[in-house]
Amino acid sequence: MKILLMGHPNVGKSVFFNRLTGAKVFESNYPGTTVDFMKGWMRLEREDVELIDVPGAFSLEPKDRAEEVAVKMLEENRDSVVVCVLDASKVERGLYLALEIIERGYPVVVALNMWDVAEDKNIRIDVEKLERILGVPVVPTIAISGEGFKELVSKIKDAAPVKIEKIIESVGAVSAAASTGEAQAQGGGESAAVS
Ligand SMILES: Nc1nc2c(ncn2[C@@H]2O[C@H](COP(=O)(O)OP(=O)(O)O)[C@@H](O)[C@H]2O)c(=O)[nH]1
Ligand SMILES: [Mg+2]
Repeated sequence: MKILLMGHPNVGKSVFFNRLTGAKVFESNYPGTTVDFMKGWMRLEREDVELIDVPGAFSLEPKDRAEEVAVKMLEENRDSVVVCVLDASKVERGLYLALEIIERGYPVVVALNMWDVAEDKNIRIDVEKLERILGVPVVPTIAISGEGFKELVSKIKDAAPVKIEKIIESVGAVSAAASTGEAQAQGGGESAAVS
């Protein structure tokens, strides 16, 4: 098993990487490219697991060299758990990538990083609802302080693949609940996990 850190550029992946890995890290060029990435190891339940700081990507339909490398790394490491790092203050943008990775059958843990920035902007995310819809662990984090990391790490081993059809079903169920009195009683009848 390996762990791939994936997400848009500037969401905090490298701060994540530095916080999770020990002293032994390597910087390499992806073969045949000028795209570099970091590789290191982290301790997970008494096991040393390889962690890769994958180049930033907006989607799995590559539009530049970095995204091409990101997709190749994902495909070359089928046995990986993907920690998908999202900017919590722009969560709907990052979700697209997370869904693409889930759709390809990888076990995913979603980190809602920059939780402090989202709070400052008064952006509220219903983490439990998002978790219910996606069917994967979702953990708020602040990479620069380490907040949420213990919880995030504890969820990596339990991450499991989810069928995209299941997510579509959950979205349908949440929307249906929102249009009945049930959701109204719980708070206004809005169906989105993000407000
Ligand atoms: N406020 C805040 N800043 C963060 C957080 N995580 C990362 N950063 C900052 O965001 C910037 C981008 O982080 P970086 O790890 O280089 O992003 P990457 O492109 O995804 O590797 C840096 O200036 C980090 O210090 C966070 O949770 N909160
Ligand atoms: Mg980086």
